[in-house]
Amino acid sequence: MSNPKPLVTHIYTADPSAHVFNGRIYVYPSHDRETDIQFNDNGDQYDMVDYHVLSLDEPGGPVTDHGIALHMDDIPWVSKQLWAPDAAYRNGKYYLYFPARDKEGIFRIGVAVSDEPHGPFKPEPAPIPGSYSIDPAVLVDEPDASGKQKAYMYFGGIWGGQLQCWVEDPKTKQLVFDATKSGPQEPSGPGVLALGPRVAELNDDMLTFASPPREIQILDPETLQPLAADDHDRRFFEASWCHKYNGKYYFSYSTGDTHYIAYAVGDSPFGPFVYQGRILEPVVGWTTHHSIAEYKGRWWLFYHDSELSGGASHLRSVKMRELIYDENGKIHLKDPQN
Ligand code: FUB
Repeated sequence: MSNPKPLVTHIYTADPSAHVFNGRIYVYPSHDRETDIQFNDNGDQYDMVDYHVLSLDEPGGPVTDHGIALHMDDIPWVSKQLWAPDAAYRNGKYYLYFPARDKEGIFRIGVAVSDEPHGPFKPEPAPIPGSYSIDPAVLVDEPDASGKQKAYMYFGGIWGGQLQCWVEDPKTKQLVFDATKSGPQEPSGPGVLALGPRVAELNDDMLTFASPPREIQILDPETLQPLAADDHDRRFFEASWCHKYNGKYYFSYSTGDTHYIAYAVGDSPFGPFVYQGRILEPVVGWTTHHSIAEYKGRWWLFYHDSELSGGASHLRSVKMRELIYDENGKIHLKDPQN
């Protein structure tokens, strides 16, 4: 499987978040659609209006499209752009987390709930209080020694994802939205640190943050200093994912304009994470976005590219390929990428 086929070809799908629920693989992708919006670095061409859920029993086997699981028309606070979602299971319910622009054009993160992994999902009437930016990814951690289970949301994305717009008000110490920082811009210059992704513990209700989001540090493995803003080959851009392997937290992400999926490892869900290397080299299309899941003792990378659409960056297709870990816990693609 050195050049895998898209999971489905009857619709365009992107930003896959994969989970194993009830012994079956469920994939929660964005649903790309054709528009006449011109490509720009703010991501306006990613103008999605609904979500479908995909599921499969066997890698390479038939894939079920469960149809529309959530539509923008049913979410009262959203104005446009349903971007990369994720899902989680807890308390006997399934939660779909999704970013979208609110009526002021500011990206927030919403949640919708279902009794079934494939939906339909009923949205909460307002976004998660204190949420901002894009690309939520939720890790429901293993129970601790006392049996308590915690869940964490990772999120954020720069440029069109607006993470750089959130700055601390010096008086109140609260984050405020600075619209002058909107668009394809980010911190830069000698000594300037990269913006970090965010993490927030979720309350047991899975609908609210237990505490304000914190910035995550991704450290250089030699100096153990946070990565520099101008280090575009390694710095965080968007597409957070966090999974556990051998008791360690693996945080992976897209480097955006350099088009890599990179990863970093740490001992705590809050980081810091030490940069380890790349999982995926650039794919066809501008964006790259992924998730990692274990299924029947094998590990899988879910990702997208724009091969099927002939390279249209906003018309992507979800694929999967196997991952292996070496004896040092480093991640590799099982088959070479082409
Ligand atoms: O699909 C829209 C956006 O493109 C996602 O939120 C980003 O991660 C990038 O894949």
